Amino acid sequence: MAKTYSKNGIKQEIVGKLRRHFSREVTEANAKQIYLACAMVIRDELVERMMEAQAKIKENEERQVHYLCMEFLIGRSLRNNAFNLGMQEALEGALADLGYEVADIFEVEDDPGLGNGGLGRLAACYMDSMATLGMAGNGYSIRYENGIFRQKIENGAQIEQPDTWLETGAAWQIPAMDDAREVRIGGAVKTRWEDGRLVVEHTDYTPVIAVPYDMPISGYNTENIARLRLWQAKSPIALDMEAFSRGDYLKAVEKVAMAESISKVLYPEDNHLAGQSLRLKQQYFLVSATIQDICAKHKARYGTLQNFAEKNVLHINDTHPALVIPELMRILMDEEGMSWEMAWNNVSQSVAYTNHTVMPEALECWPTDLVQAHMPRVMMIINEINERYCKELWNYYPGDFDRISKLAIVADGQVRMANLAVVGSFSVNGVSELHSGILREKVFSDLFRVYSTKFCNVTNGIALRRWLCEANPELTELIRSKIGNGFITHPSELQVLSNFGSDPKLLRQLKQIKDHNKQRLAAYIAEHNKIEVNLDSIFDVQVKRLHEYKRQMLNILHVMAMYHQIKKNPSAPLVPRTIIFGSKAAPGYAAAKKTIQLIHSIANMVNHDPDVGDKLKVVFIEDYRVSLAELIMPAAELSEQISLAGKEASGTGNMKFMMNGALTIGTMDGANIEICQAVGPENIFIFGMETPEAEALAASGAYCARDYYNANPVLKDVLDHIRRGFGDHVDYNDVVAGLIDGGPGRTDRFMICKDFESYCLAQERVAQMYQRPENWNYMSLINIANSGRFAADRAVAEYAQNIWRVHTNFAY
Ligand code: 26Q
Repeated sequence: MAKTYSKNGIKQEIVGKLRRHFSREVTEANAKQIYLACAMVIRDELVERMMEAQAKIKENEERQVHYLCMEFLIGRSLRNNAFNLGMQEALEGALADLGYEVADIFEVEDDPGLGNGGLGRLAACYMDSMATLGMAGNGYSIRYENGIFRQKIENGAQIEQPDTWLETGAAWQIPAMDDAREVRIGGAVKTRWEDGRLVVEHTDYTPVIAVPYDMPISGYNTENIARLRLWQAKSPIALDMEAFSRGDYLKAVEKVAMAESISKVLYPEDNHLAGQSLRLKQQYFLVSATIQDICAKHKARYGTLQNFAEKNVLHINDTHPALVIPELMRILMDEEGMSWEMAWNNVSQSVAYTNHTVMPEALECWPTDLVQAHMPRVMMIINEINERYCKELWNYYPGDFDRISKLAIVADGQVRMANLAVVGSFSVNGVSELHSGILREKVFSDLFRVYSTKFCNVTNGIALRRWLCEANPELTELIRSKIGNGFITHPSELQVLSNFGSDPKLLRQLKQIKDHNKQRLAAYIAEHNKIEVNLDSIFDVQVKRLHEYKRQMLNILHVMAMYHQIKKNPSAPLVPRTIIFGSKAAPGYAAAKKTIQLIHSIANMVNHDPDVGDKLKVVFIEDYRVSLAELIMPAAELSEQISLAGKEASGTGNMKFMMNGALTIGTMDGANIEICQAVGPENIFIFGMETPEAEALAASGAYCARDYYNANPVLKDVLDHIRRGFGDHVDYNDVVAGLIDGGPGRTDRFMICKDFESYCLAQERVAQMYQRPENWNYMSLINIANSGRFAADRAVAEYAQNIWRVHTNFAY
């Protein structure tokens, strides 16, 4: 049984850690040392519980879930763990006694930026739920030395800086050197038959050692702990001594550097495929180390791998870890001597695949040459999978060569990872109802005819405790006072809040809490942006990765429209707004970077114009990340979810805003549709084309953005102004040209001009509603009350029940 901690107990432990690890008395220690001491105290408890949890898994012979993902955007750990373990108050008290403000100590921790955005954050939210639901959950990823870059803005442009999160992040990780695995990259493969068995010899490869670092992931109010295993690449040799002896010192270290480069840096591309060979090596590195590890543990427990699928699920988060399919085949056949059929049964019964994007540029295809060069045995196996599968397809589509070559895994010199993932798994799911439908009907329509029973949907969810309880303690307290504690582990109980819709006091309290949270954010903005925002203005927020399909441009065009309206008639009444952006652009994505620049040019003009006063402010929050999201979500009043319909697989920011009482302005895209269903169309601001219309218009090739420019004087003024520029020596002709110059079907890929008018009208409805606070607050309440279904606990319980077939303690 775990200890319960008192304030004094924790204080003593902190003092002890400071002395033993830093040889400092409390009075001499700095904030970082205090933070590290706190982390160590909590980690001790976590590690003990994790060991117990792992022992229990072994003992019970439960089916285990292994969640493979190239990204885990876990966010800070100290507060999260203290909260989950019920130690937050005691820790707060202990720190206060020692003369520290707990919030200041939390701020010392760097955000572990092991991810880009939605996909990585989802993985982190799911780990939290797996732990909370009492599951044997294991996450696997890479211990990137440099996480997502830190963003600085200089003269309105994004500058990337390295992210060295390990200084404070390492405190949560336990190296497990004895579980290190060797991953073999490159080399040559020879095969021969011996006693009726294929013998595979892999020579001249580069060995890379994968060293695991384990992060205990706590669940809420439970002894159970999930484990996130992060692999670090190490060279097996310290130096190439042969080169060293020759006096070729550079060569001597090169080999080492090459091996270790694998876990050096996270690729900062989101929803885009940068076909670089280091990325492919990273993917194989993750997959090979992970599956070797799982197989070794399994074999030690059961003495065989024949029952592998019965005891293990390998969940692949998008196609990035899809090489686990051929890699497990390799182990089962080459190392275990299993037949193809038996190996294939085990593989295809253990792998489950979630797709996270329909953007064609993000669908992974790797040149066969590259796969051949870096993982020659895996390429052989992929070819064999492909041949057998194409034969099978022949039964469904006899004589239809065209279709079969479209469906093939290997074709045109490429390995199509999505096809490999669908063929090699027992379950394929999308991340919202709409997205799963698009997978069935569009992206995988031919595959769906062959494998229809594999396809299903699990709509995404978010960690309610991080995004509501920890990020918004005042709101949590208010909810607790009305409906009790149950919602914290039974999110659907939030529904009970809707009974209070006609309680004016509660609605006022909601508004007060929102105002407090707005003040906190305003203070941050005052300090970091040197902008004084109007606390009576609508906090209108779009925070997410920068991508054309997410249409930050549409938002900024509307800002310009409001600006022009003010300039035309400065004394006309206007509902004041603060437009807040936060967003990183992939470093090589020129259009995205230009959008950041444009936001800054416009902000600069608007924020300094005396005609505007406090009616309108534009704020760009630098280096948007999980810890800032925790500050921003509770303060937001309007959540911008304005992607072109059919492009955003789900979105999860939309859920975080909703749970914190923001109203959504959005298109019928991704999970917005389900949010709309949950709250009712009267409690959300929906605009724009729906997916079928958008798709038909795009497919017709007749879409002409310029027609909308010609027809809508507001849009025309805005674009003309942008073309003229802002007197800051930045030329935006390319931006406007990309929208309207170039003829039908050639510009404005995401049909911003088409949706502009309807967006402006929806924004008008927002402004009207904001002037009726009692209505607005009621809508806000309804959003909170219906956000339970977007909790990760619900999503993970669905995965467990419908896909993984493992038990959880979740009660619907
Ligand atoms: C692939 C190959 C090479 C380099 C990079 C990548 C790569 C990396 C990250 C491709 C895609 C991603 C990230 C995708 C992503 O975050 N998708 C989002 O997933 C969320 C969780 O399901 C959804 O809510 C979002 O709608 C979706 O955009």
